Amino acid sequence: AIHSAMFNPSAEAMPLPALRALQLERLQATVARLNERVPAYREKFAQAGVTPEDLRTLDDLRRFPFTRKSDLRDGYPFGLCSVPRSELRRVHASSGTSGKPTVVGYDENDLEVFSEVVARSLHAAGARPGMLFHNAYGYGLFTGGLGTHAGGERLGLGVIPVSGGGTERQVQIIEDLEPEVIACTPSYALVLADALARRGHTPETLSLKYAVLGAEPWSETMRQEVQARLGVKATNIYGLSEIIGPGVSNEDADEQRGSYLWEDHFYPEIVDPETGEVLPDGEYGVLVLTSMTRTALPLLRYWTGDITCLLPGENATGRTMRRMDAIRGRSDDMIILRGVNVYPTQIEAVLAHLNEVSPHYQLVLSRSGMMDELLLRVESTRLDGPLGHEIVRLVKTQVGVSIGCELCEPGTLPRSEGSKLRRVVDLRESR
Ligand code: ADP
Ligand code: K
Repeated sequence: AIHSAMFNPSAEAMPLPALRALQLERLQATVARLNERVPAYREKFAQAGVTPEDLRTLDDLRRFPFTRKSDLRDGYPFGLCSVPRSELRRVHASSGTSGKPTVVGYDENDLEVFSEVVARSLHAAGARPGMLFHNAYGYGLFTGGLGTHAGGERLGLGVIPVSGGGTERQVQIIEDLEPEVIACTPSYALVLADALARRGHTPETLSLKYAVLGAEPWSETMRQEVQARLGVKATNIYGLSEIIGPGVSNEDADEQRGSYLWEDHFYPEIVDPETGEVLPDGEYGVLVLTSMTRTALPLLRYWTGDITCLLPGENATGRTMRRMDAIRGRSDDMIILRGVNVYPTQIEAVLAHLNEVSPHYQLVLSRSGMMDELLLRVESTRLDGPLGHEIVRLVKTQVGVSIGCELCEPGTLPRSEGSKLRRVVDLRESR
């Protein structure tokens, strides 16, 4: 074990029996806290016929109910919060299924947990104190920017809060400030690689050494491409705002075989997407996570919708925590377009206000060059350009993503034949 290769060796390489004991203790405290402080959880537990005392072993967790995005939406904005509003120190938001975002609150302790797990993640990704960190994740309500920012500072990096977009300016900053570490979505890394190549850069002339990429699914092929074109080691960072934000897990730069899940803070389970039954390590299913150390918004058995597996077995990094494989897809119809979560229902909500268009629509995902594109095909009695432009504009302002729009003759799009209609057609190469 190379202990200098960890930000927090006493946690990351904790002997397994100690880790399991710590998890049980923390899960028990979380369940007790939720039962005591959050009426919605007390009701859920009562409905499921469980009490905090029923959690005697880690295996007992499967008797407890899942938390879903809809629970957060039902409690919008602070219904699941377990501290008074006055104790919140930060609020982030993520897209919801109905156009309404879900809001997540952090108290002082939660921000501490957040920066700790991001510091571990960046360290695993290769970053070391003293390096400059070009942070191209979006700053704002999205957890990406501020989350990685605080973790970078905690690790001892010099953080450059570039945020997303403005590719020419990003190129200028990379040229002038010579950062060693960059974080962004994998698709944006390729956009930057293009722009840097146009400026005459080769991997050898670039200062970058490590790229921390996430917020959307990506493939081994994309990794090879980013690494070759930017001259970096690229690792996967995974996370979601409901649990904390980015930094739930991260790959090790020397290993690049699955992302270490910081299991002393987040308890992972893999469950069957249909039955909800817990599956053994090594089998693919939905990742379900419990945040065990949050105080403002701990969530029990949160159904992430992300399909992956936990990788059992030995590793060469000295860590005892399990790794998760790359995300294979989702169990629901959420689309991740250039890092932004989009639900078909959000697009539907926009269309509902337009008289000329029918409720029949289709969303086609494709890839043009580096970036994913989303085309909305919708039936309409008016087939002119201005209506299409108006729809594109409304989706941009209300959902926050740029899409294309094609108006179709009434009656030309597929209709439901009893079973659930697939609104989303994914033409991207399998990632
Ligand atoms: P984030 O700030 O991490 O994008 P969101 O809550 O907006 O947080 O989105 C979380 C979702 O984004 C996850 O449930 C997952 O579907 C997707 N996601 C995040 N990181 C990755 C990753 N590394 N690989 C694949 N999907 C990811
Ligand atoms: K995302």
